[in-house]
Amino acid sequence: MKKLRLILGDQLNSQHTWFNQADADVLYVMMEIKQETDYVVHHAQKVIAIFAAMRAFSDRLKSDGHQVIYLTISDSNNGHDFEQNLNQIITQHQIEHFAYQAPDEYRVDGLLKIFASKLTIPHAMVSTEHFLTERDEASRFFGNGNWLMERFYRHMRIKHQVLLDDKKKPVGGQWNYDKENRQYWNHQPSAPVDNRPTHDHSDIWNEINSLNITTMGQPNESAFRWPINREESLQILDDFIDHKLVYFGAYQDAMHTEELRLFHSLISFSLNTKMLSPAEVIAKAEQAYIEKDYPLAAVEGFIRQILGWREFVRGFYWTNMPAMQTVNYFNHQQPLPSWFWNGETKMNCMKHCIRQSLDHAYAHHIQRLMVIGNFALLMGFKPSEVHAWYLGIYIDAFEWVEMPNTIGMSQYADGGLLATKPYVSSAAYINKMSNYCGDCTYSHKARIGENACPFNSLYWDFFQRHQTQLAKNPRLGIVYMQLQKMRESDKKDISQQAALIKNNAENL
Ligand code: FAD
Ligand code: DLZ
Ligand code: SF4
Repeated sequence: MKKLRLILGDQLNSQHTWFNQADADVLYVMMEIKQETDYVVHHAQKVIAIFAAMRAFSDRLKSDGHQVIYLTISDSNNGHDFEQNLNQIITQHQIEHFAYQAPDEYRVDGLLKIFASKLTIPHAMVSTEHFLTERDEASRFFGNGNWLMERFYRHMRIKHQVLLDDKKKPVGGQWNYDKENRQYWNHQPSAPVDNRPTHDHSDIWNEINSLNITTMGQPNESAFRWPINREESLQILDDFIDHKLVYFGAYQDAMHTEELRLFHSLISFSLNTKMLSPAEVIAKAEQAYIEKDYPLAAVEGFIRQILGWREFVRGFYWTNMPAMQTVNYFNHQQPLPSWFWNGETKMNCMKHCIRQSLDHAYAHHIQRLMVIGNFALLMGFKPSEVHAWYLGIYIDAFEWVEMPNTIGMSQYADGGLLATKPYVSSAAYINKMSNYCGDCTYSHKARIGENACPFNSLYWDFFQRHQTQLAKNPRLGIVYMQLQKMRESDKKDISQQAALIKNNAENL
């Protein structure tokens, strides 16, 4: 029986059982299509990386003896749509069975389900054999209760036997060492060397350009730094484990103008395209704890991101789609200012984080959450616009992981289904965790006046404006107590200052 198997651009899992042995009856298909390049404006490096990694994967399959149809973006036979291309191949090659791996994105899942239901040949959707949970596992775990990551994480630690002692208790006696992980970085320990491989992808970039595909950010096509195959992904992972993991915990929240990543791993693109599996990453980190005597806070903190957060947000996504696309708890409607696409703002923290994102398609978690996302929420930017920006700009942005992080964790647009309180702060937090404020046009200490840091008045104005929705949140008790003690005239000044800032968003 002649079989066709579709591989999507984020399904580059060479360890999948599909590839155990070559089969003359099986034809694989991979396609670079405008349907996928155009659903949002992606970062140039993201499109290049996906095409380069897809091409490398197809070459590898071919050299292992598999048969692959690969449609490039400039191929004259390319209909630029999954359905059109698949129908053409099924007819042309007299295909008798069609299979695809479960898509991670709701949109693609829906369109492939509809496509398959119209087929007259048998068809199947199989697992990607990547995640540690089923799509509905977290939802079954929580039932009607509140979604608390920490509860789910402990369950995952036990279920997957990670960092447990002989008595099945957490090693070191605690489940979570986050309190030890909040240090400022000031050149000590010295910044890690970027050992990622470099590629020249000018050919792919020229192809993308010749088809007028709209992108944002710097392509960096001739000195490209993202991994495009499993070997390079493993090399980056090993380099992180050997040289960076030891400091991951301590400097996880730190930000610095001279450093892109500090001690973060840069493995999210490899994980999300499935070139690496979460199980192997967790196993290697745990092994480093045992063999290298790394601090437990570092290893536990890193493992929690993958075993806990990553699987948790995936479960949240499948439970809350499609409703999550349109939630807007605070009814925020303000558009993003144009400087989100060029970084031209006087706010040093925003300038730095946005420029870094445009230059490298990367910002680490705290830059995404506590600088850019924090500002977006305080300003009242429209959640759907914030989501589209995040989905486009980051190398690792795929909707199943980006949307819960942006809409839920960062913008609180789901009213607190994912996060227990809004992640907002005044300049004090940014000044504590970075060197951004030192060189800023604005004063991080001032709340009112032309040179006052916008975060400061926006922060108090946010809590004043949303008192009805937030005042009862037990985690915000102290904030509302402080607000209650504030003089009415001060509150009025804050509202006026915040209104000025919001009306002047383009020129901040
Ligand atoms: P490290 O800090 O080294 O962490 C290791 C790994 O843990 C990451 O590679 C990632 O796989 C996982 N991880 C860490 N935090 C999270 C999290 N909150 N949710 C899920 N996995 C996590 N991550 C994405 O992979 N894709 C996204 O599109 C994405 N969008 C985000 C949007 C916002 C607003 C925020 C606040 C966070 C977002 N994150 C996203 C989570 C996190 O910022 C990135 O996973 C991380 O910065 C990737 O860099 P790294 O590989 O160096 O991660
Ligand atoms: C992000 C992306 C881009 C830019 N291009 C393609 C493509 O041409 N072909 C493809 O199969 N996948 C691409 N992707 C990744 C898909 O958007 C991803 O497979 C879906 O989001 C499903 O998770
Ligand atoms: Fe950002 Fe305010 Fe600090 Fe400037 S003073 S860097 S705007 S937090």
